[in-house]
Amino acid sequence: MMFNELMEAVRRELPVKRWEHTLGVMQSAKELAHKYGADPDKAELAGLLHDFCKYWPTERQRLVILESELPNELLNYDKPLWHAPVGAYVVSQEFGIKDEDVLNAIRYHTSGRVGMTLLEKVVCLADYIEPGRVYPEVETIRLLAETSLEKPLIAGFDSTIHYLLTKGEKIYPLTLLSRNALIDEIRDRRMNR
Ligand code: DGI
Ligand code: FE
Ligand code: FE
Repeated sequence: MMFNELMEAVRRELPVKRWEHTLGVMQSAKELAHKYGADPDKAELAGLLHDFCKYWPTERQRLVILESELPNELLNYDKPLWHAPVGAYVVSQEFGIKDEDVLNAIRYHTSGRVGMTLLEKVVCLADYIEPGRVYPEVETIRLLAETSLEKPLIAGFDSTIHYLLTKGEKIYPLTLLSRNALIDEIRDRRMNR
C-alpha cells in the first residue's frame, strides 16, 4: 500500500477534527525526529496511525483485546487507554506494518512505558504538542520541547495525571511508571556528567 492510500484509509476512520489532529501529530513527530535523531519517516508513519482505532465502538475494541494477545487487564482501566494497544495490533494486521519500533510508538503513545525508545518519546510528545492542541499547560510543554524530549514528556504526563485527579478517574499504573522512569533518566544522565 502506498503512503497516500494509507492516509486515505486513516482519514476514513476519523472525524474531521481528529484527522486534523493526526496531520498535526505527523508533522510534529517528523520535526521532533529530525531534531532529536529519531527516524523521521517512522515518526511520520506512527503519527499517521497512532489514533487509528480511537473512534471504534467500545465493543469492537474490547473484542480485539479479548481475541488478540493484548493483556486483558487493560479492560480494568478506562476505555480511552484502549485505542493505543488496539490500534497497534489492528494496523499490524490490516496494513502489514511490521516495524516493532513503529508499532510500539503506537502501542505506548497514551501511557508511555519504562524504557521508552527515542521514537516512542517523539510520537508521545508530538501527541501532546501538535499545533491543534489546546490545554492549560501546552505552551509550557512546547517550550520545554525545544531543548529536551524527557522534560516536556514528564510535564505532559503530569498534566494528564493532574487532569485525571480532578476528574476522580483511575490512573493507569504504566502512566506513573513512565513518568518516574523519565525522571530517573534525567537524574542518571546528570550524575554521569
Ligand atoms: O488519543 P488522544 O486524545 O490524541 O490522546 P491520548 O492517546 O493521550 O489519550 C488521551 C486520553 O486518555 C484522555 O482521555 C486521558 C486518557 N488517559 C491517558 N492516560 C490515562 C488516561 N486515562 C486513565 N484513566 N488513566 C491514565 O493513566
Ligand atoms: Fe491517542
Ligand atoms: Fe492523538
